[in-house]
Amino acid sequence: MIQVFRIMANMFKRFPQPIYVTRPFLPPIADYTKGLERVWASAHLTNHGPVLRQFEAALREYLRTENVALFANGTLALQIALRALDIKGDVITTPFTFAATTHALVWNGNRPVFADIEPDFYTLDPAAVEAAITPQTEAILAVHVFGFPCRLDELAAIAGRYKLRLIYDAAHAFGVTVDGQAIGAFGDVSMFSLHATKVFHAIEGGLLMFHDFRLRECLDLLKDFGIASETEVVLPGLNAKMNEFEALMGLLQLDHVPAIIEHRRRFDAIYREQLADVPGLRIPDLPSRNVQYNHAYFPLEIVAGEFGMSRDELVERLQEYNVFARRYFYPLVPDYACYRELETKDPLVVGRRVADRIVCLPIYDSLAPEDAGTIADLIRSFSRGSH
Ligand code: T4K
Repeated sequence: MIQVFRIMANMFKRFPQPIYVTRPFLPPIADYTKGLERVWASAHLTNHGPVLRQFEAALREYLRTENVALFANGTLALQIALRALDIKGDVITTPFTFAATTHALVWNGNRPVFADIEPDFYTLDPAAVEAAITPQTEAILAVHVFGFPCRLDELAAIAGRYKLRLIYDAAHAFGVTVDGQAIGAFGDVSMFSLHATKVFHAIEGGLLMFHDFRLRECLDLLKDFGIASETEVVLPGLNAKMNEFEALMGLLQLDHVPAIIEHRRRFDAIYREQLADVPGLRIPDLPSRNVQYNHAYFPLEIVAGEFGMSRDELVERLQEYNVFARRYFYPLVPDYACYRELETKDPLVVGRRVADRIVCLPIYDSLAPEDAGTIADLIRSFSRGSH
């Protein structure tokens, strides 16, 4: 067997086209063109136009709630959520995320307080959250990283006990359900990113799903300059509106979401099966059976000593074959130059270990199954077991 893989390693050819970590789903172009004709006819390009209203209605039905609001992108949606909830103090959050989670806090004037993650699904560790609470803490901002649901019950219990707001960055989690409920139904507010790199996208976009219907008015004002009427501006709002071209892209994708997720599930299964016995790889389990997962990413950890090369070497070797796996999320946010000065009491032991080992393999609906298989074989051929 070892011999077979050594021979194979020499046989692999560089992919003729780059294989990126993701590619956006695109609906049939004829459908988009038809939609564009409608936009042309109305000449209503942005500012709560008819396509956006139709998209919002479709999302309300899909998510089974009246309480949804669309934005220009996920980052602005998150900033606006924090502002609408009037959160002014410290916010406990995860270090293992994309820059935008922390940036949204800082733009809102909140102090981010980093707490460690748990090792199985990389979401905030409830015990670390509880240990980080002080009288200044006002909220928890947790991330369903890679679409893996946070420890919902435990975080809700902590938020309830200490009277904290609970906000979820669900940027990666559109399409995920827990006990049949959309993941956005948990916490005070959840933010989904509808960026082109996401399972479901609107080119750029953000979506808030919220618990208290009274937030709507404030959210609508905050994304539209705080304009209440032609002559009244009631608060210093932003411009965070989604336009008609983006809404059209989102609208045309919604019906495709189950098929997109199903394709991704197949690639997840290929990687999982073909990499299962490779030494030095740690692949997170699939979430438990009450969770319908969206396969947003395929993360795995490289244990260098056992695998035979470091995560960074693996990323470089794959690039030689035109495969662009990504180190989501390395470095940890508190290690960014702009946040190094922030005081972090938690040593973030798990977060640092995971950030040093993590890599996300290409996964998207139009990936060819044989390419996923070849990527898995390539990784196996690099491992110590094959030399
Ligand atoms: N919270 C979390 C936890 C997030 O992950 C994000 C965004 C946010 C908040 C903020 O939401 P938004 O404001 O973005 O709605 C990408 C995305 O730009 C970013 O949205 C995403 N998270 C993050 C995890 O990934 P990069 O810097 O890795 O993107 P980029 O341009 O390198 O794209 C990755 C690959 O995707 C490319 O190698 C090729 C492919 N790609 C990308 C684009 C944009 C395409 O094939 N077509 C495309 O149009 O950040």
